[in-house]
Amino acid sequence: MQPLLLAACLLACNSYATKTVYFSLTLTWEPAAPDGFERNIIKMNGQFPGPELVVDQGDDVEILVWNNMPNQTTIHFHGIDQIGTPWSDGVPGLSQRPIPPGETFLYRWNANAYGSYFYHAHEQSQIVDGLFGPIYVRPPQGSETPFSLITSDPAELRAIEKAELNTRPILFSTWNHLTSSERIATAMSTGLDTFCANSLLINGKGSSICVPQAEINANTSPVALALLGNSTYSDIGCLPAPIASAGFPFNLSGLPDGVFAGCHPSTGEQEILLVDPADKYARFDLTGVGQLSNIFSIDEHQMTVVAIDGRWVTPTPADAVQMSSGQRYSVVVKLDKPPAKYTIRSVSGDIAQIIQATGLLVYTNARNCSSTVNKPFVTLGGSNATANTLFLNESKAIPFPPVAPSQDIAQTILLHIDNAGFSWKWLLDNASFPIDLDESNPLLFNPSQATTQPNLTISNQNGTWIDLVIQPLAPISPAHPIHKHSNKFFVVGSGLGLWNYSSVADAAKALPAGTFNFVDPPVRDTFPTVASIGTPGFLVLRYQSVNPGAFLLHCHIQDHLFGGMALALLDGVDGFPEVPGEYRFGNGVGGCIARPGKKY
Ligand SMILES: *[C@@H]1O[C@H](CO)[C@@H](O)[C@H](O)[C@H]1NC(C)=O
Ligand SMILES: *[C@@H]1O[C@H](CO)[C@@H](O)[C@H](O)[C@H]1NC(C)=O
Ligand SMILES: *[C@@H]1O[C@H](CO)[C@@H](O)[C@H](O)[C@H]1NC(C)=O
Ligand SMILES: *[C@@H]1O[C@H](CO)[C@@H](O)[C@H](O)[C@H]1NC(C)=O
Ligand SMILES: *[C@@H]1O[C@H](CO)[C@@H](O)[C@H](O)[C@H]1NC(C)=O
Ligand SMILES: *[C@@H]1O[C@H](CO)[C@@H](O)[C@H](O)[C@H]1NC(C)=O
Ligand SMILES: *[C@@H]1O[C@H](CO)[C@@H](O)[C@H](O)[C@H]1NC(C)=O
Ligand SMILES: *[C@@H]1O[C@H](CO)[C@@H](O)[C@H](O)[C@H]1NC(C)=O
Ligand SMILES: *[C@@H]1O[C@H](CO)[C@@H](O)[C@H](O)[C@H]1NC(C)=O
Ligand SMILES: *[C@@H]1O[C@H](CO)[C@@H](O)[C@H](O)[C@H]1NC(C)=O
Ligand SMILES: [Cu+2]
Repeated sequence: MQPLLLAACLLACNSYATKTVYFSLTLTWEPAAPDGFERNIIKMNGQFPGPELVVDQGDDVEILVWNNMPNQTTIHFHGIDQIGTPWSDGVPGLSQRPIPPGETFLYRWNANAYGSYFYHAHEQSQIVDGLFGPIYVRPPQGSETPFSLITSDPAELRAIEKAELNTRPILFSTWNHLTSSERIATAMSTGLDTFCANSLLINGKGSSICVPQAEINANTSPVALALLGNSTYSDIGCLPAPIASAGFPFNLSGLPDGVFAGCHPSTGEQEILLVDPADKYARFDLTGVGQLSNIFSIDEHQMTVVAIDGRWVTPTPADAVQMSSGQRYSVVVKLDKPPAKYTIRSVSGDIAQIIQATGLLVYTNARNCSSTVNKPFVTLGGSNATANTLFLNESKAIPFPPVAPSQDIAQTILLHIDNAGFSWKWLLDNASFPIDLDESNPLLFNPSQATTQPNLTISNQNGTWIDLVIQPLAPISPAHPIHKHSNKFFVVGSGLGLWNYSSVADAAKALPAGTFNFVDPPVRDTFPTVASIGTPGFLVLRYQSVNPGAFLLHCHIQDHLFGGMALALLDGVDGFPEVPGEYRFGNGVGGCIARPGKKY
C-alpha cells in the first residue's frame, strides 16, 4: 500500500467509523398533566421526557438547544466524559454562561464510551420541572460483551444481542404538584427539606395515588417506626414536617397543601412496555432521575443486570433493583412467561416516603387480555413480598472486564456533609455551594477566580490520582448519591464510623478486611453514601484526573444540590485548555446560527 493511502486509511478506517450526528432540542414551558394534575412543565421538542438520543460509540455529537422558555437554562449530559470538551458539560458558573430565554447554545462532545446516559437541566432546579431525557451510546459492533456469561446457547446469545440493539430506557422520576421555584420558596420560608413527592413517574407517566392509611402503616419499616415515635407517615406517605426539620428551626405557617401531607388523587397515563415473546429477551436501561431512590421490579420476571452507569458488569440476576438519582442499571429480561400483562413497579427505596408507581409489561400476544398479573416481588414499603425475592447483590456485579485503580495517591480529601442551620441547607466540607455561582464568569474560563473561593473548589494536577472521602455527619443521614462530572471514579470502599485517617492506605490497615476493594471495585459516575442513623458513614471514591477542566461534584438529589451540597473540582489545573472563542465569547455555534431542519 502506498504510504499516502495508508495514512488516509489510518484516518478513515478507524476501529469504529467516526461520524458526526446532529440533534436539536427545543425547550418550552407549558401546561401538561403527567400524573393527571395540570401544571406547567418543561417539554423538549414537545415531549416529556425528552426524546432519546441514540448514537454510536465514537460519534461526535452536536446538540443545538433552543431555549424557548421564559427562564435561562443549561443542559448537562450525565455520565458523558467530555474528554477535551469541558465547555460542553452544561454547568452554569463552571463551564458556561446560562442560555438566556430565546437564545440557542450548541453542545459538542464525543461519545467515547458505550452505554446508558441521560441529559438534564443544570440550571436552578429545572430537572424537577421535567427537563430530562435518555441517551444511549451503542457499543461498537463485535465488541466484547459479558453476554456469554449468561448463556452459551448460540440462539439465546443472538436473541440477547438483538435485545441489546433494541434497548429501551425506563426513566424513574419523582413528581410534584408545585413547580421547582414554588418548592424552593417553600423550603426557604419553612426552613424544611421538602423531600416528598406527589407521585412517582415511569417514563413521565403516572398517577397521584392515595394509599389507605392502614396500608401505609402496615408497610412502615421498623427503622421508620423508631423515627416516627407515636406519629405515622402522612396521607401522602411522607415523614411529618417536624421530623424533616432534623432538629433545626422551622415554621409551618404558609406550608402549602400537599408538601408533607394532603393527598389529592389524580390519574395520568400508565407506562406500557410492549414486548414480543418471539424476541425471547428484552433489554431496558433503568435510570434514576428523581429525588427519592427507586426500587424497580417486574412481576414474575427476574432480570439480569448487565451494565451499571453505562459500563458492562458480570451479569447478575435480581428480582428487584434499587437505584439512586443519577444511577443507571441496564437489565436483560427473558420473555418466557405465559402471554399476559405483568405489573411493573417502582417504589420508594428511602425512609423519607412510602410511594409507588406501576406500569405494565405487555406480551404482544396478550395485548387484548383484560386481566393483569399482580404478584409483586417487592412491597409498597420496599421490602421482600415473597419468601425469596432476590435483591441485586452489588458485590457480584463487578465491572466487566475488571480494572484496578492505582495505589499511588497524590491527594486524600476528606469532605464532610452537614446541615447548615436548616434542614434544607447543606455544607459539603466548609461551604454551601451557591446554585448560581458567578454565572457571568465560569471557572473554566478563569480558574484563578478559584483562589478567591478556596472553600468552593479543590484542584489537582493532571494525571494524578485523588481519593475523596465523603462523610455525612448529620445524626440521621439519608443516602446522598454523589455524582462526579467528567470521568468515572472507583468506589474503593465504604463503612460506618468517624474517619480519622490521613490516607486510605492507613485506613485499610486499621479497618476490617473487606472494607476496601482495590482489585475490581465498581466503576461509576454516581454512587450513594451509606444511609445511617447515629453513627456516621463514609464512602471513598478514587479517580484519576485525566481531563483538565472545571467539573462539579455533587449530591444528585436536586434539593440537596440546591441546598449547597456541591464542590467544583478543578481537574488538571496545570493543563487547563484554551477555551475556543465560540464558547468563551459566544454560544458555541461559531458564526451563523444554524437552522433546524438543515443540520439539526
Ligand atoms: C423562572 O422565571 C420566573 C419568572 O422570572 C421566576 O419567578 C422563577 O423563579 C424562575 N424559575 C426557575 C426555576 O428558574
Ligand atoms: C407522643 O408521645 C409523647 C410522650 O410519649 C407525648 O408527649 C406527645 O404528646 C405524643 N404526641 C402525639 C402527637 O401524640
Ligand atoms: C412564621 O412565618 C410567618 C409567615 O411567614 C411569620 O408571620 C411568623 O412570624 C413566623 N414565625 C416565627 C416563629 O418565626
Ligand atoms: C386485539 O383485538 C383487536 C380488535 O379488538 C384485533 O384487531 C387484534 O387482532 C387483537 N390482537 C390480538 C393480538 O389478538
Ligand atoms: C421476607 O424475608 C424474610 C427474611 O428472609 C422472611 O422472614 C419473610 O417471611 C419474607 N416476607 C415474605 C412476605 O415472604
Ligand atoms: C453478595 O455477594 C458477595 C460476593 O459474592 C457475597 O460474599 C455476599 O454474601 C452476598 N451477599 C448477600 C446478601 O447475599
Ligand atoms: C472557609 O472554611 C473555613 C473553615 O471552615 C472558614 O473558617 C472560612 O470562613 C471559610 N471561608 C469562606 C470564604 O467561606
Ligand atoms: C476546609 O477548611 C479546612 C480548614 O480551614 C481546610 O484545611 C480545608 O482544606 C478546607 N477544605 C476545602 C475543600 O477547601
Ligand atoms: C492529562 O492526563 C491524562 C492521563 O495521564 C493524559 O491522557 C492527557 O493527555 C493529559 N492531558 C493534558 C492536557 O495534559
Ligand atoms: C484520631 O486519631 C489520632 C491518633 O490515633 C488521635 O490522636 C485523635 O484524637 C483521633 N481523633 C479523633 C477525632 O478521634
Ligand atoms: Cu444528598
